[in-house]
Amino acid sequence: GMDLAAKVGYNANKAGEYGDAARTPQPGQTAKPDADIVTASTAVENVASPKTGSGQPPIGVNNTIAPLDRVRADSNDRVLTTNQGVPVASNQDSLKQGLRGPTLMEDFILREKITHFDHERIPERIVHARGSAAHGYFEAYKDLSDITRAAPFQQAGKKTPVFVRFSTVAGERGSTDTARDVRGFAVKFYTDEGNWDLVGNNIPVFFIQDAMKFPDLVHALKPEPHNAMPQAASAHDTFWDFVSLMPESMHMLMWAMSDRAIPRSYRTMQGFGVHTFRLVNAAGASVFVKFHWTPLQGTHSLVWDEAVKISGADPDFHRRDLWEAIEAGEFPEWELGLQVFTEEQADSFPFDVLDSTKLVPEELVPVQPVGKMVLNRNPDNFFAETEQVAFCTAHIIPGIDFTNDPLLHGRIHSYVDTQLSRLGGPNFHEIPINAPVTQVHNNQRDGMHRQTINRGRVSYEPNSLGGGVPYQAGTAGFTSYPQTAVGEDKVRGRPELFADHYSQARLFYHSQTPVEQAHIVGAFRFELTRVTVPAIRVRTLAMLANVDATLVNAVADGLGLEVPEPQPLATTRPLHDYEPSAALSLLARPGSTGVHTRRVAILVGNGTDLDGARAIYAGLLADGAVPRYVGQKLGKITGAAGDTLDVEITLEAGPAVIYDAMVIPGGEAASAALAMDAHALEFVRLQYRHCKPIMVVDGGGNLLAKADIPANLPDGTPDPGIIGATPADAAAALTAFKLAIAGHRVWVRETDPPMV
Ligand code: HDD
Repeated sequence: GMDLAAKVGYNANKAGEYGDAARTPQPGQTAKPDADIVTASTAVENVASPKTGSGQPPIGVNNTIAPLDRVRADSNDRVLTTNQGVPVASNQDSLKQGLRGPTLMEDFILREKITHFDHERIPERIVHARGSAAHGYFEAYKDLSDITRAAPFQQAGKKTPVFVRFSTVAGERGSTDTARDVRGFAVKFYTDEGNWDLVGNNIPVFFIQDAMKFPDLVHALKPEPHNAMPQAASAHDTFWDFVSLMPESMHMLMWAMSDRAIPRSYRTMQGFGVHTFRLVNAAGASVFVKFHWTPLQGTHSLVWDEAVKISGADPDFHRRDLWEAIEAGEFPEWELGLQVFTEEQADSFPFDVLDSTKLVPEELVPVQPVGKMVLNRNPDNFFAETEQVAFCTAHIIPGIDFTNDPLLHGRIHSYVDTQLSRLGGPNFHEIPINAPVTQVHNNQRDGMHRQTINRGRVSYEPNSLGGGVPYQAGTAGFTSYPQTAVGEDKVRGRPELFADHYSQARLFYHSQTPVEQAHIVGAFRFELTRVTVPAIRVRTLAMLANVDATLVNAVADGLGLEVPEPQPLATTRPLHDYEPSAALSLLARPGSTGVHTRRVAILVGNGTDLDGARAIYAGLLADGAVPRYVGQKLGKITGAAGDTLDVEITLEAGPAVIYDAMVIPGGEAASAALAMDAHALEFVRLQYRHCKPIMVVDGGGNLLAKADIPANLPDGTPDPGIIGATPADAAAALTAFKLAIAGHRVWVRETDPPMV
């Protein structure tokens, strides 16, 4: 019976504070009935959970949902407890001996809360620390049992749940999404025969050929060890020092300096398994395979100036894009394609298929689509799922096998090993996001954080006391492909064909459109300008001199350097001349989803023709685009006809770079006012500079002119990306505008340096 407030007059009006209302149930706050909370006992496989983070996929589509329900927590209509389940009376103050006295050691509630907090962070991934993930499923187009017994491919229409994590490589966990970097593309298939992880990238080749060099590569790439700079960037001395001494990196560098390294979205990237793998059928026959993921959204990248500015405007640009698309029901899709070839074919290739710095040109082996992947559900909890997911190249299933790629062999060790320190022990497979949907039975026991309660006294094999279980699966189980290896010496070395470091770098460069080639030049120029040691610049130019004369001349010119002698070749064989391959150009894959999810800014102000603006807004929305009314400040604006409209976001909070296109609706007065605002002028100029389509009604007042936007291209022809309209023909112009948006960018406008 002690009334503290009365006793000491302390915080007498505490109950009047806002926060108190949130601490106890308020009138009208009704809890969900218990029936909604799926517990282990009510969880049925294939029933969609009411507790999913986002739009629920159709029943039966993703059966990782039900198994995870046993660990989902829902605090709806529950009181606060300690980790021991003890109800907690107050979550506001620590226990003290008197209001102004010392906090007591016995305050187990405070100590438990702080202790748990102190250990909230786990070591971040040494590479690929920054990432975003989603759930979904893979659906096979056809029965591939003739070439593989892998569970996902045994039947047309078969669906296998997946969890996919996209990532950058170099940056730390909180780093910006739009860094120039390779992107990770890791897919965990929860198959009927255990988990299969396809841990790939958005680039089909790698920097190095042998896992022995991976720690060196990563040490060179990561922030420099003395001053921890730069964050999430390869544009520094140690990276270019290393790669310019490792010419095997030349091919991957071409890709990494291309627009592949600054994707518009995770949804618009290709993915690749990189290594040559094996497929093995039920009879034990094997073929080689390369895995390709092709986005149905098309491939689409940023331009560098834009990527840099997005890093400031929205460092979560890719994470937000993926999350919002899935929340909106715009489920991203990728087609899985296979390049299948025999060992005999491989022997005839002018490169070694065990070399991860080489790709198999599609002209040599076409990519056949075998299924599609749909991402349809956001994680419930970032840490529990996206952070704790553990991908391992060692996770393969019957029907898939490794080849002798020496990079792959090192990976088979590394991924399991890294989880031991990252996730704290050998039981990381029990963390719900990592647990297979199939049952696990073996005699492995104990270890840190063990969840499973194994019954009985037998944990060895053979045994009679346990009836001999679990039995070996025999031929039904995983059987390694009996690759022949006889009479070989133990050596540290590489096959001769690995030493051709330039033929495919050349192939890549020659397969790009002029626009893409110009971006590659710009990227090398930028990165090498950031390098401070001149000799490293020169050494890199000496590598480029082996790729293409135009390329090295342009890069050298940008650096104010003479082109040096080409770096000596590591091979005595002549380089191979490949035919250019259109499939290697990003612009070759516009995609099939039109303007869906494309963000369009409609600049509005007092005096805008609001009927016209609303019609454009509605027309964009109807086709799945994401229009936004962008104005000088939040609140209502008054249109030309005296009606009003709510501004959705400001020029300041939603700057140009986060939109794919823009509209200047009719309304002389609005445009005149915007033309006095440097934010608006900058907005228009950046949209123009980044080659985005611009729709202008009634000439846009003097806004375009004040922003120095030329109506014509340098050659005098009209800019096809500036779509003029009058209020009368706005509908037809909107159709043309949408076509331009679906075509991504208006590259004919681009000059180096930019003119606006
Ligand atoms: Fe790796 C993470 C992809 C070579 C060692 N790697 C990691 C991830 C991806 C890749 C996508 C993040 C997975 C996730 O989202 O959790 N790595 C690749 C590709 C490679 C490659 C496509 C070349 C073909 N990696 C590679 C080598 C080694 C590693 C040669 C070591 C010998 N990679 C790791 C790692 C990481 C990792 C240290 C860090 C965190 C993790 O594994 O779980 O083990």
